[in-house]
Amino acid sequence: MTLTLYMHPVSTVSRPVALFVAEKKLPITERVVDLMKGEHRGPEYSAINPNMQVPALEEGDFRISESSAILKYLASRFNLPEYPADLKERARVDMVMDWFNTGFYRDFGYGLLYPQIFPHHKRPSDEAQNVTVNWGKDKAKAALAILDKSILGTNDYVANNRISIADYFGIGLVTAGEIIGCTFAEYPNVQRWIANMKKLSTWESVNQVMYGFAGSMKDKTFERV
Ligand SMILES: N[C@@H](CCC(=O)N[C@@H](CS)C(=O)NCC(=O)O)C(=O)O
Repeated sequence: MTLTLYMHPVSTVSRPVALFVAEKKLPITERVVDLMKGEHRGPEYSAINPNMQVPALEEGDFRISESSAILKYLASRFNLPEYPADLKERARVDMVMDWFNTGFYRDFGYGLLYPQIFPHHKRPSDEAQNVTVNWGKDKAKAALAILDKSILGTNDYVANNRISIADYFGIGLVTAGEIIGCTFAEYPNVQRWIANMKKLSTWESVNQVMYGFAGSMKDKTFERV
């Protein structure tokens, strides 16, 4: 059965799935959905994912969205150790993925990052924009301190001290900050983890388009961490 990943190479939550697929050499066809042209809102794609967002995965008449669920499905489908079978180890992976998805991403992505780079996320007044971005920045800093000191500490990976889909997921979210020039200088363990994850052999090829987009923003001024 053919597996198709609908994605966009700049999308924060498509990149973790694309990286996992590339790194594990999974037999999956990638299909870019042109977000810039609004293809995700067209009838063909909205039939695949009614949320009109990427990524989505299709295998015959089985279709799922949500990057976190897709990573879990793929790791289970191909029986990969990045989603451990041991219940407690798996629970730690789930915990960190939920933490990234429902906590960190909300403040860092939707608070700090997106209102500054995407016109449709920009708030309608300067005051609302400043409040949103500064709130996001404060909360993101608190989350990064937790990632740095508690989740990572001296460990190399975010769960079970072994690479897992939680690392793939989290690294996509955290490195989206590079678009606005985040260096994470106050978070040495986060910096070490990022550098480590960037050693994955497919990192450059998977993230090339995102870094091109980041390059197009490099002369702008942003609130960053
Ligand atoms: N919770 C979803 C979020 C998906 C999402 O926000 N995708 C963005 C790209 S990063 C998208 O497709 N945006 C298009 C739009 O909202 O118009 C997931 O993790 O898959």
